[in-house]
Amino acid sequence: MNAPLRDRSAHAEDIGEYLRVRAAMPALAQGLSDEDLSAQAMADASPGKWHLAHTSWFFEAMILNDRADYQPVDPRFQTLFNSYYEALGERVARDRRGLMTRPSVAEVMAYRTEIDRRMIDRLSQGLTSRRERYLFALGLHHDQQHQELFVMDMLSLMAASPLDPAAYVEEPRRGPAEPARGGQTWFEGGLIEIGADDVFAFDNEGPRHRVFLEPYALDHDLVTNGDWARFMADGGYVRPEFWLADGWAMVKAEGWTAPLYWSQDEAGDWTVMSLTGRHPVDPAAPVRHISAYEADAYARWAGKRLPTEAEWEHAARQAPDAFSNLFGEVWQWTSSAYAPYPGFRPTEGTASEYNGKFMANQLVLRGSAFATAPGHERVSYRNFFYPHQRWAFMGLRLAEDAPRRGTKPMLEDAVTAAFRRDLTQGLSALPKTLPPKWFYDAEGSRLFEAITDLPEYYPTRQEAALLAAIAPDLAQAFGPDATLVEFGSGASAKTRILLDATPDLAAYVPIDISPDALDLAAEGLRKAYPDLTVTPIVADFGHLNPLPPLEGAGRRVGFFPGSTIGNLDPDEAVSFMAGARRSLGEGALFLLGVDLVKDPALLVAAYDDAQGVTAAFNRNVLVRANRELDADFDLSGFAHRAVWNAVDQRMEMHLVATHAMTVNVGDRRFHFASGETIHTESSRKFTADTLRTMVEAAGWTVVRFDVSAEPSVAMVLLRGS
Ligand code: SAH
Ligand code: AVI
Repeated sequence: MNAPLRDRSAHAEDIGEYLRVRAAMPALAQGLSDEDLSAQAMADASPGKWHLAHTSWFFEAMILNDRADYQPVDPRFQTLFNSYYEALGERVARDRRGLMTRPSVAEVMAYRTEIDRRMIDRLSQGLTSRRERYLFALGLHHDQQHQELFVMDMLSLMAASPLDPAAYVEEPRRGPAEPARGGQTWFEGGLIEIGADDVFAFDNEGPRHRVFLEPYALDHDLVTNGDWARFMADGGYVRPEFWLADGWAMVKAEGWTAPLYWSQDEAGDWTVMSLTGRHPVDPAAPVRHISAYEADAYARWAGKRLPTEAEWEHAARQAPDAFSNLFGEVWQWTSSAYAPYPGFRPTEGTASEYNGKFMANQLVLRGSAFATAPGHERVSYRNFFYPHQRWAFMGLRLAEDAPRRGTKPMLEDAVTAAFRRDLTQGLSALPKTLPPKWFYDAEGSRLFEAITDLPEYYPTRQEAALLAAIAPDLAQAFGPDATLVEFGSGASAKTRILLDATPDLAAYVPIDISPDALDLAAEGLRKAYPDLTVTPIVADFGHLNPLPPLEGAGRRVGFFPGSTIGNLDPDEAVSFMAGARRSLGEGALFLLGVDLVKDPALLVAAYDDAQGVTAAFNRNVLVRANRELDADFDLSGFAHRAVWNAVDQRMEMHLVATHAMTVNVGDRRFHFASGETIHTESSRKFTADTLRTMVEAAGWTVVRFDVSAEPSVAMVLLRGS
């Protein structure tokens, strides 16, 4: 029987994903000899050949084997390539994996090929149950975990050779490290939530639960090799006062004097063995290959401490932009024991042994490493190792206890730190810029509302009228019990038109960067719609965490009116729309409102009104910087300018320095030539074509396209394609 067309495309997506993930490990094995792939340097590591086989065995044991008539590719492989699953019978002890000279690498590759053939066959029949889908995702994530282990274990093998062989010409990494930025961000703590969101996660990341945190600060940067060298020079490895008892016992027993893979040459200079051979230690690079004991000793030496995993996750959720290398460089040790979260239940069935049984005597690491497969990481991810282990790509980022708000003024909250970073970076750029999201403090949000009432600013009026005309049709398309998720909701004024037309809506989730606007809007809505669940979220929609579990059995509907999408760069707009599609989930709709290209005279008037409200809105960002960042902008020295950029099809707002001057922002100084501008906002205008291209690039399909009366704006209804 032929599968329906829609199902077949879902199967093709699964097969595509399977092939993409499975191609990575053979690519890592390319160029390595059969001998490289067969040996193991220590009991914790496994041969490359074993990883190539075991990840295939996993699909066989967890997915293929669930049919009663299943015949294994080779029954012997069930023992040879089982890692630690007691329920699946005997296996070869881990420290003896390197003795398996047979099957050969060629036979293992043939085994992979056969498993892939059987998996593709299985995937093309379709994965039906939730459980099958979970195990399929687990198999892919398991493969990705072993891709990293493959590289870790290969380094341990190469480092065991006196020849210092290079496994690779270039380090196999997903992208460049981010530069260090200095400083730390302060978090108030309190009762916060950690744990898996409703994306794929291992069982150990859930359930999501509350944790109480005292105020703390987390360093923006990872500890570097240069920092580590200072610790060593100050007697780091010879002064027991820095060390936990078990750590000090390891220092003595193992003779540790430096991180794993470091050695000192005759001239006294340190070198480090890496995947590309032995090199001088780079002082600017994050330190790698240190145990939790060393990380803890370093922290004590530095007068700080390791973060707990809840502190790390909370910081990463609240202020992802404040930190360098949260992900993609080294896993970061925390002081948290790898223990079950309250209410933890292992995945049922064979995969129950995946994580839960290791929950004793290990510590959690957060983030991800340069060798972690792209797409494998998550903010809730819990990696774990024993505190003495060093061969993984592990490093550290320090935390410290912090006083409560107001008692230590040099520590900034996350939002202020991000504003300071954007402003100092923006004023250092040529031409000078500042992202428009910083307009919206309480006064900025108030000024924007005043703009929407101006005679020249047509977009809000036109969009509201259009929305009122099509709201009944939209309500029908949404269906019952839907959840409306609005981005940049501000006063939620237009939202009321939709709410009035959809009395059977289950919940409304307004998301805005401005807590003041959001509080005011939520209060008004709860009064006007007492039966509606209103769940406001203060967040930057450019860095959206997965949505919390939402009420309502119906579909999720994204709502992004007001042409706020036009304030994003074209690339940002596409990635925002693609991210929204992922976080809204399957079956979602999206209602997007945009302004259209029109006579530049009308546009310029809308952004340079006669009463000067837009000018005040523009200048308010300087007022905010003076207040929040200890800046000294002279407001009378900056003129408001609104111009139509025909090439990029956007209105631009600038603040123009009317004379040469110097401005201080905290302890930073910036020079302005006379006439030099800060580009504070772009407001892109669309045509039917440019709009369609943008949404389609983000995986959406236009379901309906409505245009208002002149001056025209458009509303499009989208569904995932
Ligand atoms: N949707 C309303 C308000 C538009 S004003 C309307 O159509 O009239 C833009 C809104 O987006 C403001 O409330 C502002 O605070 C919010 N905003 C701007 N940048 C944001 C960002 N990066 N993340 C979340 N909200 C943002
Ligand atoms: C929020 N955003 C869509 C408005 C716009 O038109 O770009 C902000 C604004 N800027 C000047 N006037 C209004």
